[in-house]
This record gives sequence, C-alpha cells and structure tokens, in this order.
Amino acid sequence: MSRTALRVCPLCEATCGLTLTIDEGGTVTQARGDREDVFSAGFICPKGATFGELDSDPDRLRRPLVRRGGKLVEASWQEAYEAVAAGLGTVIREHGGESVAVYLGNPNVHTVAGGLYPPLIIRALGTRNIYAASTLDQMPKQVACGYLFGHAFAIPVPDLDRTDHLVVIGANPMVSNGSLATAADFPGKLRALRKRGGRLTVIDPKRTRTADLADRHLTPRPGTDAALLLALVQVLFAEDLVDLGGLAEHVTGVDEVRALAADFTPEAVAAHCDVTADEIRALAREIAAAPSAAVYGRIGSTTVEFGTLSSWLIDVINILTGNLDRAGGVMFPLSPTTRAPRPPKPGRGFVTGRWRSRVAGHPETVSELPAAALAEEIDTPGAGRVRALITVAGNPVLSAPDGERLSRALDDDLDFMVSVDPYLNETSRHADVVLPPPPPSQSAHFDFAFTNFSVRDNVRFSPPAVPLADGRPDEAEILARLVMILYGAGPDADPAAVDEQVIAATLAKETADPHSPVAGREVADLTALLTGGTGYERRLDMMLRLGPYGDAFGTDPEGLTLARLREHPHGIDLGALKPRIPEVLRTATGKVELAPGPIVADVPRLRRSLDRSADGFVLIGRRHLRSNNSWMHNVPALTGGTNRCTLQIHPDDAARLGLADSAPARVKGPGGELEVPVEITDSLRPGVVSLPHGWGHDRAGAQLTTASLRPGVNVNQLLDGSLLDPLSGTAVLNGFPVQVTAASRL
Ligand SMILES: Nc1nc2c(c(=O)[nH]1)N[C@H]1C(S)=C(S)[C@@H](COP(=O)(O)OP(=O)(O)OC[C@H]3O[C@@H](n4cnc5c(=O)[nH]c(N)nc54)[C@H](O)[C@@H]3O)O[C@H]1N2
Ligand SMILES: Nc1nc2c(c(=O)[nH]1)N[C@H]1C(S)=C(S)[C@@H](COP(=O)(O)OP(=O)(O)OC[C@H]3O[C@@H](n4cnc5c(=O)[nH]c(N)nc54)[C@H](O)[C@@H]3O)O[C@H]1N2
Ligand code: SF4
Ligand SMILES: [Mo]
Repeated sequence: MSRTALRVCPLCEATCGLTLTIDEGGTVTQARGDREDVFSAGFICPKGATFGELDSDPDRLRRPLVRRGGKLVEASWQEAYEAVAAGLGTVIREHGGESVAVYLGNPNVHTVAGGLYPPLIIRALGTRNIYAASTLDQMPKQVACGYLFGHAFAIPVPDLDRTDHLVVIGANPMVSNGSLATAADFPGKLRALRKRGGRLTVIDPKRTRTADLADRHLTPRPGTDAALLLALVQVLFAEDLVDLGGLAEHVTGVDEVRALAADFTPEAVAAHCDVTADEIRALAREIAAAPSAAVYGRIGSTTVEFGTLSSWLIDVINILTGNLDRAGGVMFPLSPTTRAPRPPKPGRGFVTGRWRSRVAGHPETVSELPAAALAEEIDTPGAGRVRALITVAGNPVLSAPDGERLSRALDDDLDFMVSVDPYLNETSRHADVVLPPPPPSQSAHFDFAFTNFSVRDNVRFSPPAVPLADGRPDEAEILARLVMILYGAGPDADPAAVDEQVIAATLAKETADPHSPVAGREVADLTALLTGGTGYERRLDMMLRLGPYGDAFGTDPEGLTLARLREHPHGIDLGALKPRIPEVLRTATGKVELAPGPIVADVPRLRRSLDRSADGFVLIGRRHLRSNNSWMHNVPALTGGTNRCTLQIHPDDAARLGLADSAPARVKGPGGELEVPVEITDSLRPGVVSLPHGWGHDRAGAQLTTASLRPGVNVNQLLDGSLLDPLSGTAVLNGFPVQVTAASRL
C-alpha cells in the first residue's frame, strides 16, 4: 500500500508544499502540489514534480567514501569519521584551524542542517578562510543592505501581492521562480499583477519569459545598469519627484545622493547603456507616479562589475519614491525564527574589510572571502596558506571562476579535503572523504533562510517523509559530528552535545536580556519545556518560542511552538508583510543611511566606465526551468533529449561571423577559451551572447552517469577569478568581454 506525506520542496527558493506518494519500499513515486499548503496552494514546477527521480537517483551515494591508495572506496561511517578526525587533526595540529577553509554551497540554504551547523564548524575551526556561493550570487545585495540598514540580512523584498508597479532588473522569475523574493507561483503573481491593472517593467538585455509578460522591456547593454539606475535617480531629483513620505524622518544622506546623481543625466548615460534618454525619463516618472512600486533586482544586478552600486541604487529608488517599508513597495519579512524584536537601538553599523585575503588582499564581506579567490589561497605558497578544505553542498569547480585551477589546487596542494555531498561530482571527486547526506525524502525540512525573504510571512515544518535507511545519519548528525571532531572530541563523541551547548548558551543570553520575552527566567526550566526527538528539532522549538510569533515558553499560549507547527502540516500563514522601520535598522545613526562612504567612493569608477568603448561581445548567463545550477543534470526526467548548453547569439551577429545554428563557435574570455555549439535566437540583443553555467560534466573520477552523456562546457572556464565587484568580492559572471569566432570542429 502506498501512502502520502507532505514535504516542502527544497529545490529552489519558491518553497512549494508537495504531496509525496511513497510506496511500501519507501520510494517516492509521485510528487504533486499540496493544494492546502498555506503558502503555495498547489503550485509546482517540473523540478518539484521530479522530486522522486532526484530523490532516488542511483548515482546518489549511499555510503561514505574514503580515499585508500589514491582511490575513493566505500567505507563504514565509523571509518569515514575516523579518517576525517585523522586528516583534519593532523592539519590543525601542524598549521592551526585557520589553515582549514570551508566552502558552503547553495543547498545549505535549503536544508535544516545547512541552516544550523556551518556556523559551528567555522567557530570550532576559528578560521577566516570562509568561502561560499554568496560571492557568486547575492553578496552585493547584502553589502548594500548592510550599509543602508545596518545589517547584511535586512533585505527588503517586493510586496508582490499588493504592488502597482513591479520593476524587475536582471531577474527571470518565470524560470528561476524567484530569488531573494520567496513566492511560490511567481508566474501566477505576475499575471495577477497585470490583471489588477498593475504594471510590469523588465530591464534585461534578453527577451526572457519574464520580459514577454512586461508592459515595458528595456534592453540595456549588460553591466550598465548602475549608470541607468543613477540616471533614474537624477530624473527623480531634477523633476521634483522625490517623496519619501513617512520615511523622511528615518533617512539620512538624501542631499548627498542628489549631488552624486547630478551629472548622470539620461543623456549622459544613454549611449553607454544603449537605452534612450526618453525611455529612462518615462520609467522614472512611472515609478514615481505609481500608488506603489517595487524595484527588484537579482543575478543580472549583482554578479556584475558594479553589483554593489546597482543593488544600492535599486533600494535608493525604492526609498526616494517612498516605497520602502510600505504595502506594495519593498518590505522586510519577519521570520518566525529570528529573535523577537527589541526596542530600536543604534547598532555598530556595517563594515567590510575587517580582514583581507592573503594573496590578493580582498576585503572580507559578511565574514566571507571571495569564492573566486579560493584557488589562489590554496596554491600560492607562503605562511597562512590553506592546507585543508571542507565543502558542504557546493560544487565550486563548476560554479566559481577558473575551475581548472581550483581542480589542480585541490589535487596538488591540499593535505586533506572532506566533502559533505550526496554526489561524487566535479568537486567532491577531489576529496579524501565524502560524507553523503540522505536524500530529501529522509530529511526533515524547515526554511531557516527563506522565511526571511518570503513575500508573505509563513511557517511550515516537514518531518522526514521516510525513515532513515539502514542506520544512516541525517545531515544534521554528520555536521554535528564534524563539529565534535574539530573540537578534538573525536569521532565517537555524542553529537547531541553540540545542540545542547547551543541551547544552553542561547537561553543564558536570552534570560539575561531585559528585553527578551524570557527575561529573568531559569535556563533549566526553559530547557525542560523543549520538545523534539533530535537536537535540531529542539533548537527549532527554541527558536520558534523565542521568535516574534513564539509562545515565549508558555507566556503566550497562542504562540508558536514546534508542537503547534506539527498540528498544522500545511503550515501556518502569518499574514501580509508588516512595516518594520525603525525596529529593523541597525546602523550607527539608527537611520537608513542613504549615502554610505564606501559606496559613494565607488561612484567615480562608475563615472569612468561611461567613456569606455562598447566594441566586441559581452557574455551573460541564463537558467533553465528544468535545472538548478550544476547538480540537476543527472536525472533523465529533467535533462530531456536536447543539448541545453549552447551559445545563444543574435542572428545578425551569427551571420557576420559565418555561424550556422548548431555549428561550433570558439569563445575566448579573459581567462580561457572553449568550444560550444551555437543557438541562433533574436531574443538577445546584438553584441551579447549567452551561455549557461553548471555544465562541464566530463571530468574523470566523477560519478554522474546521465550528466556525463551530455556534459556541456564550463562557462566559468572563461574567467580567471580576477574580475570582481570590489565592494563585495563578488565574481563578475554576467557582462564580461569575450571574443567569438567560428570554430573549425567541435
Ligand atoms: N557563470 C555563472 N556561474 C554561476 C552562476 C551564474 O549565474 N553564472 N550562478 C551562481 C549562483 S547564483 C550560485 S548559488 C552558485 C552555486 O554554486 P554551488 O553551490 O557551489 O553549486 P551548486 O551547483 O548549487 O552545487 C550544489 C551542491 O550541493 C549538493 N547537494 C544537493 N543537495 C544537497 C543536500 O541536501 N546536502 C548537501 N550536503 N549537498 C547537497 C549537490 O550535489 C552539489 O554538489 O553558482 C554560481 N555560479
Ligand atoms: N530553474 C532554475 N531556477 C533557479 C536556479 C536554476 O539554476 N534553475 N538557480 C537558483 C539560484 S541559485 C538563483 S541565485 C536564482 C537566480 O534567479 P534569477 O536572477 O531570477 O535568474 P537568472 O535566470 O540568472 O536571471 C538573471 C537575468 O539577468 C539578465 N542579465 C544578465 N546580465 C544583465 C545585466 O547586466 N543587466 C540586466 N539588467 N540584466 C542582466 C539575464 O539575461 C537573466 O535573464 O535562481 C534560482 N532558481
Ligand atoms: S518552483 Fe521551486 S520549490 Fe516549487 S516545485 Fe519547483 S523547484 Fe520546488
Ligand atoms: Mo544562487
């Protein structure tokens, strides 16, 4: 007899509720949208529908791998933990914990374990060698928000359900299903916006599926958005359209921004951006005139040369038009697992560069160093060199610039490497030990990350849908054991101690804080009230109870607890987004600081770029609905029969270069070259070519049977890791110069 179980989908940021059908053997045979889910109401995409195939992919590792005689072979969990303790122990004894680097990949934000344990691994090591997908992704937004609002995780999201005008810059939510704007059924929300008479503007050099729905589509030259946005700001000031409304008393720096924008007139940027001055003026007027508007930017606004400036300007426009923190504008979600709000108090303000990378001197941002610098930190000799690496849910050999160099560095220059990953892929094949977490059906789910970005506050918990197979540890246990090993407690220490320690420390702090909902209470009493059979469940219960909707450990019997959440398997809706200024602000002044020094200092670099000639091609990326970064090319149901790793090019450019459809092109970038078949399409503006990332599955030693049949090429091989947005250390993955020629063969 088959049965069903509810499970929030962990495959993208939309967090759809799924109803899984599970057969007697514990295999997921079907996934449908859960119509009663409070957040997604039945929406599902092809990836979610393929949950079962992804979950039971035969290439998923079921046992740990340990390197013996140069080869990775299956081992018991005990043997694997012992090998980690020995390998990392030696490096730490000889070179210290700071010589161990950690790389955290994207799925960490999609797992319970990734939300709770990586900070403890980092603390146990005491390392500053922290790398993550953030500096290939959203770090510019975090830095901009850090400066504006005082906190790198205070990121406002578009109030999609109520806005009158949504401006989408460098995002394609019809395909990505949204990012830093968690909204199940983003497509439905865009259609609803149009239906209620709202407007959609898309700024994207490509006519994407999102642009197809737009009232207005601007197609700037890639990498020029910051200039375009500053021109929008100039128009707002010049035409007296600035109106901060109720925000005015909470904002400083307006006059400085006016001065900065003064010479960025639409005429001054039009040729550079290749957007007419009239179009820029019209858009500024429309944003100002809308009853509410939300300017929203994503990958095409962050992984670019002026990523932090663009991210900053997006919110500057939201603020100058009074659209920050109001219904229909951009608002700060209130996650049920953040601390219950305290009375506003000026913070220390946000800074970067508290330390710098050893080789290139890149500033730390939000405690991370640029992922693009990981290879050089491993392979450049000298004191402080990275000697060992822990990767959790990451594939930087494909995701980060110059994976060939990283591959060589992992092989030749590391003393030890451990990967926590379900696959033996381009990165984990270099590890000395691979610790595979169980598939999602056997894991609990809670969105610690995305409750901070949801366009409607909500809370959902999914217990494991299927019991753990043959005594396997869940990922929380794997990571907790790593923590114990790093503290020198050895492979046999009880991992539960990790969670109990966190609980004790958190409750001690909260009970001592006069503004906490549990001020003055006894830690032991509160600890005794916690429910949950596992350490992560007890921590989740604690966080919910201390959170803004929590029961404060019995003080508010209506409040949230894990037990209450379990009684609501389709989740609990916590309402539309609510205003949070000034409570959310952590700047030194307690205000929104509109003109932060480091950002102001980067504007001359932008000014200089206006004079740059625009010859040659620039390359941008793209995403596909049936894929996610590098790790979903191994399931036949998602890869289909066609080659998706093609170089898209405009027909005029193709004709000029003598390139026919499917013919091989040679692409040369700042750091390397590759050959790839051409796909001619007029959806791109001339002068721009597009190649997706996450491909290049032809490396020896990986175990990706389906993906290796149609490997594609690794676009990041075109880069050498030196092109970064200087304020955020984020790699320029969109809008970099390339040369394209016809190749004689493929
Ligand atoms: N050129 C170019 N490069 C890009 C981008 C781009 O647009 N253009 N996008 C960038 C972006 S936005 C991102 S987020 C990065 C992603 O960069 P990464 O996070 O480094 O790469 P992913 O491909 O997401 O790899 C995810 C890894 O997690 C593993 N995994 C899957 N599920 C689990 C799990 O439950 N637990 C564990 N422990 N592991 C799991 C997978 O097997 C895979 O190895 O790529 C970046 N790279
Ligand atoms: N199906 C699917 N969904 C995904 C993913 C996936 O791989 N596949 N990845 C997930 C991840 S990790 C992330 S971070 C999100 C990303 O979510 P999105 O940012 O919505 O996704 P992208 O498709 O990368 O959209 C970036 C857009 O920016 C445009 N662009 C490129 N350069 C520029 C520029 O200079 N200026 C402007 N204005 N636009 C530019 C591109 O043409 C593209 O349409 O998606 C997530 N969801
Ligand atoms: S949109 Fe994202 S969360 Fe929803 S089913 Fe698809 S992959 Fe899963
Ligand atoms: Mo991402």
